[in-house]
Amino acid sequence: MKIAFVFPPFSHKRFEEDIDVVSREFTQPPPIGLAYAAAIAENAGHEAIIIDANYRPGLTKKQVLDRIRAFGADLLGFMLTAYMFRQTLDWIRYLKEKTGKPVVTGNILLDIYAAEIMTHSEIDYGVIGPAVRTLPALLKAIERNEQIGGMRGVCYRRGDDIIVNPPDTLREDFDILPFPARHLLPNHKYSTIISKKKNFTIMITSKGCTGKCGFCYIKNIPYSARSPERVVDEIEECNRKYGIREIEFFDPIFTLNKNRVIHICREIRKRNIKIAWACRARVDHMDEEMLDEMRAAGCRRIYYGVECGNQNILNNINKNITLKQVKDMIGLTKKRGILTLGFFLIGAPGDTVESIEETIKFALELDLDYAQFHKTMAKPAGVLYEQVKKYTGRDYWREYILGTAGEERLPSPWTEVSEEEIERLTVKAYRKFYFRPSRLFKIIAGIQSPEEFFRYVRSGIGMLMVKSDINKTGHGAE
Ligand code: B12
Repeated sequence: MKIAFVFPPFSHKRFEEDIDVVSREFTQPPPIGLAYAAAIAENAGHEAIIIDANYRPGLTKKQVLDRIRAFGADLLGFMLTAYMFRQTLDWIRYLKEKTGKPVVTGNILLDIYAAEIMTHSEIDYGVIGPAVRTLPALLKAIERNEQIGGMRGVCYRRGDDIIVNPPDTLREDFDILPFPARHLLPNHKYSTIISKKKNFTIMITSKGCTGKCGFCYIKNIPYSARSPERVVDEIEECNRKYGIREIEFFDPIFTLNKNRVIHICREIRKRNIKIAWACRARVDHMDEEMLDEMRAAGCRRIYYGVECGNQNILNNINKNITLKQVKDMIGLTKKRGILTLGFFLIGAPGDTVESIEETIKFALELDLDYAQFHKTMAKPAGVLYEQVKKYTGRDYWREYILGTAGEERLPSPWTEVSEEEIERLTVKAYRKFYFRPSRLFKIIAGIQSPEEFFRYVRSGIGMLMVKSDINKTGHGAE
């Protein structure tokens, strides 16, 4: 069968944790989840394409339709996230209507709201949970026009009934997953605002986290990781086959297991792979030996979860680190010439206007190269969302997916700081951090290409003109 996986453009939404300029400019990333699904389909003997309509300047619906037709697709595939659900659904509607082809969907949202998703008649199938066995089984059944029945991990419609089968029991270890089908992606297109080299890609080598941070749902996902050899096999494939010279690891915390990190670094060097890379880390899992190994293997940026500049709030959110550890580790990282980025939460559980001001002050004091300030927001599932449900007495995401609620700025009942103040302080944090002469000078001095220069110019202008999410309008109820 021929499957066209489509990645529609995604744009800023009121319920996002990023301010609009950041979600607009931060990344032009590859749809790696779709590339996994495509690789699984190809391994099962099907032919696949990925149509990435998101990277700038983006493709129109009509252009995507023409590509689907030229390919002769029998089936269309889409990934679903809560934030982009309605935008993706618009695309699914159009493409389904014009092609009449069945639509299969997948990704984390199916694990949470399969029944609600399936109320939209333009979606024919959903893959819940691990796709490595479920997707081939589903594709086989569709191809042979067989009954789906109780097939694990599949939701579908039978007449007027919505059938939601339980997910596959397989623990989807990374080593049983194929590498993402990067041969189907325009690898020369991708970047992030701070990436330096082309070709660029993102990679994910582990799931879950052993941390216990109160604001994060990832702690509920058991930690599993690809073996170091296979990680370096994927890096090598990227480098030698697709000309990729820079990789950003999207693992929640790449550095959780010291031995694994050191093993990966030594293997990169042993195979003489010249690659620059960046990853996410916790300050308390790092040490000087790791930093030396990482630097020698091409690590150029580390993104630390700092979260707050007030020790009480840090304790309150169970981050289990101290402000001193943050300062020390950023110092040690910089000493090795590795650039640092700090992630900060604005409006974290227990935050007050004063503690947010302390966070901003702390971010300025730290000798960070970059900072990202997130409004603390509730995504479906997780502790924070439970609080929102209790506070509002409704399941907003369920309504959004059903189409009975429009795009809303969700409340943050875990802090006394108002939504308006959170918006204002987040923008203030960005402006204070980036519009310092010393920071601007360093950014300009580090620019390596005209493209990078224009990304910064756009972001700078965007940050000056940023609009609050409070009064914006977005997708309304249907
Ligand atoms: C890499 C990544 C991205 C990449 C690639 C996206 C992609 N999936 O192609 C980029 C940067 C583009 C991205 C963008 C966004 N992301 Co993202 N992303 C991730 C991340 C870090 C890893 C996903 C991944 O590749 N995992 C590895 C693979 C192997 O596992 P998997 O994703 O579960 O996929 C398996 C199955 O789900 C299935 N599958 C996945 N997709 C599909 C599609 C089909 C058709 C089928 C059949 C099966 C299938 O196959 C895989 C193998 O079993 C996750 C967090 C996490 N650690 O999981 C967030 C995450 C999925 N993203 C999230 C969000 C919110 C976004 C954005 C809205 C961010 C933004 N503000 O712009 C956008 C939305 C994009 C969109 N169009 O909807 C949320 C989703 C929350 C939710 N409940 O919906 C997550 C959970 C992070 C978080 N905690 O906030 N993301």
